[in-house]
Amino acid sequence: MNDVPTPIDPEAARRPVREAAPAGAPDPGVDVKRLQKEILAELTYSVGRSPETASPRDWFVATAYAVRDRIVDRWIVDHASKENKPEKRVYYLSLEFLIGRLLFDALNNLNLTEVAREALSGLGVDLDRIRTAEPDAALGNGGLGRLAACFMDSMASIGVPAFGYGIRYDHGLFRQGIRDGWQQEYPEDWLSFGNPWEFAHPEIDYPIGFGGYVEQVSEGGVARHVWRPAETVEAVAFDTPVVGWRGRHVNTLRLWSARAGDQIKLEAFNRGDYVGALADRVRVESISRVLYPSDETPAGQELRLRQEYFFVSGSLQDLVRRHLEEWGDLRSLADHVAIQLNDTHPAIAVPELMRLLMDVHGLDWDEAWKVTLATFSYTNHTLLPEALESWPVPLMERLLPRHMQIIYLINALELDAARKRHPGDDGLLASISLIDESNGRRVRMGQLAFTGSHKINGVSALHTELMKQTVFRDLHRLHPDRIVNKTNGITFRRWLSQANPGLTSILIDAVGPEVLDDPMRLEKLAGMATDSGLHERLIDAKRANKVALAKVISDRLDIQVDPDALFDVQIKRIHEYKRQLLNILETVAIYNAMRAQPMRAWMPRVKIFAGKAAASYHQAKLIIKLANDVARVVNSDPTVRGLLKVAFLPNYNVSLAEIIIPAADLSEQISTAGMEASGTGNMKLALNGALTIGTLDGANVEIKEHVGDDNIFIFGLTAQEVEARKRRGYDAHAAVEASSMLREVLESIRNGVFSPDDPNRYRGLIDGLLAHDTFLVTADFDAYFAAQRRVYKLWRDRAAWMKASVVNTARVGWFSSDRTIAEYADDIWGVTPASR
Ligand code: 26W
Repeated sequence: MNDVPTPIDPEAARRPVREAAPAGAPDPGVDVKRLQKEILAELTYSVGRSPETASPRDWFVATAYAVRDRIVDRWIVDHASKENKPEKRVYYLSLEFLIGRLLFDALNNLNLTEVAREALSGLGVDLDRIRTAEPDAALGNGGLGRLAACFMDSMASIGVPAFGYGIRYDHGLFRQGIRDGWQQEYPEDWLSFGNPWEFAHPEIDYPIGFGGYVEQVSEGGVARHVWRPAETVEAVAFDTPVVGWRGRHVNTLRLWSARAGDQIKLEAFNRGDYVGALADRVRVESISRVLYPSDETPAGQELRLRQEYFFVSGSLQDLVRRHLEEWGDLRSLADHVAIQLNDTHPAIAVPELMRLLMDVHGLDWDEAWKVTLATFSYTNHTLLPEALESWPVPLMERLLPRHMQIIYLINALELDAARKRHPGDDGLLASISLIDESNGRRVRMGQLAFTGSHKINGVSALHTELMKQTVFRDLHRLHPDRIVNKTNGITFRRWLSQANPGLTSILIDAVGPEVLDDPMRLEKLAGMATDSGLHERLIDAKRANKVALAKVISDRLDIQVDPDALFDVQIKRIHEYKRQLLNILETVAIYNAMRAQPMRAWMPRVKIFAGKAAASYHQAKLIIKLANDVARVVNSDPTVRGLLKVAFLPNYNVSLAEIIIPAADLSEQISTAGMEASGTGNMKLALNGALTIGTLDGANVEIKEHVGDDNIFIFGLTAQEVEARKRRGYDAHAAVEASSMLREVLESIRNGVFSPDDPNRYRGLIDGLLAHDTFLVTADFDAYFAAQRRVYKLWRDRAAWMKASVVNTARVGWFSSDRTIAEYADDIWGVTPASR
């Protein structure tokens, strides 16, 4: 080894110097003693604590620094020189990255978990204890944000050179408390004790403009537009290295933080108006203060639009600068850069890139448009009409006047081209237009993202098909080569190896350690699906995970559950289309049945719920309250004899998911068909051996194709049937008439059996369901109830259940996000992964 890397932050200069390991090579000399020494040095010189006084958090920080140093060595080698530049880079633009804790990610990918465990244990410190001292980074709402985090892991693992770009929110998704059964939102403060994984780069900053006006200037007879913003904010970079599997590649997650520029009235400050001057600063810097906590309903406020433009502009300025440094000419941008838009949240990137190319770098429109179209691609994550983003034209004109001009011009050109191909088809023109004229004039971000992208993808086969038939029907007619499917995936490193080490070691014994590199090797397990020795080991591992979850339920809720009962799990955002209500109705049905025949041999089971509701989503919050009300009544009713328990675990996040998923027996994926774009929890649960009870929605359809009809419990209306029912006008009364069980369930809830303190609490909920059952809960109830009976029948035959469980684990290798990313690389980005 020769050169010691240049320290990239001043702190590093004081650290013990080690030799750099080249990317891909095993870290030399990572032995227990050495890591121990490094952790102690970090504790002393970076944290400033002695081992005697160090808290678990101090130990976590010291360990994180020691591990980070090893990543940084590789990071620097990976990014060492301009000569070493990759042919093409991917830029993943996402307003959300739901990353969770990072210590085990780093340890696991560097193969250091056991070394660290031993090193710490020699110092009298328990690795599992300090693991929980790390805050759970929740810079995302749900599926979309978690997908971005899995993709970052996979890109670094299979060797796709990439940057993730997003916002470094001071406050991530709110912390959920449950008081008296109701959701309470509390601020989240993940940065309050610092963040050992990130590097602040105050010197990497870009001006981001807002408001003002556009000037036309003439340069050598050529007209050029100059935007003169009324105010500017600085986007400052914070980098987190993302290390892939076996430490082969290290990518960067670059998050932007807002900093007031020098326009803050220093003058006022000098005059003594301190408060006035600071108020401006606070206002400007509020851009990166907090994640919008809405899921599926657009927030619609100006600050959200500011966030979108802020991070898009910082990211594009950054990548344009890098491209010019490396390749010199922006006309070749698309040869070396692929930009993925994660939903429409970064769609303003389309006119922003046009502006940078034309106004700042002097390309003409046609050149700029060619580059733009070849560079962007866009992922759609939802078809729910209320979730499709659009912004009022007057707001856009005020905040982003130059972008609005460009949007109008893109629109005019697209509409012209369409008119030529389909003369007289006004419906088509109205549907593809970037401007929605139907309720106030609004810019449709979906149409904008589609129009500016060469590829548009859905996230499951069914979802992609529905995209072609619904939201993008007409755009698809005009551009039939653009829409492609990329079924979601999950990183097995977090959701199998880290979350479920017990299962992982059984799998390694059964099919070989190569499975860690190639999840398709899980297939081999299918041949052992009836092996009783294997069953026994799996049952033991699952039981240990269930005991651990039972402890969490006991500690947090003071509810005692039987680890031998069936753990029936529904964990995801609370939303009417996800139909937690359907699950609660079934719970009540069982409860009613138990009370009617208390002495029957009821099969023990535990219904486990977790998830957050958007703070303003009253119906979702009422459903949380109902789950808790049902839990209180059922759990304390002696006639139930503890055979049915209900637990709503508060504050669902990545870390809680890592505890619940390995302990699940049954996975609830029961959305109204056609409404869940994909789902990814469904994949995590199946991988961990849970059987799915679900509708033919999202990726459930493909999970069914992989695991086989006998190993999944499918029920309910199909997407087509849902469509047909809705068209006809669905009437819940008929379904309720036909099902005495459903009637009884609804009546008991409506009459206050679960809300004796406020008997009318659920009247509105139940009457609403009967009047307009938008999500067809009543239509699917009987089928769902019947499917649950099939579940119990199989559960009673333990060998048959285990066989199905093994087949689930065996057949879901395809849902690895490594596969998903390889498909994006091949089909959308034109990048060849280095390690695949
Ligand atoms: C503008 C407000 C807003 C915010 C977030 C609207 C919509 C969203 C997302 C589209 C919500 C989301 O997370 N969608 C989920 O994306 C996952 C990853 O593709 C899918 O697995 C889920 O089915 C989908 O609901």
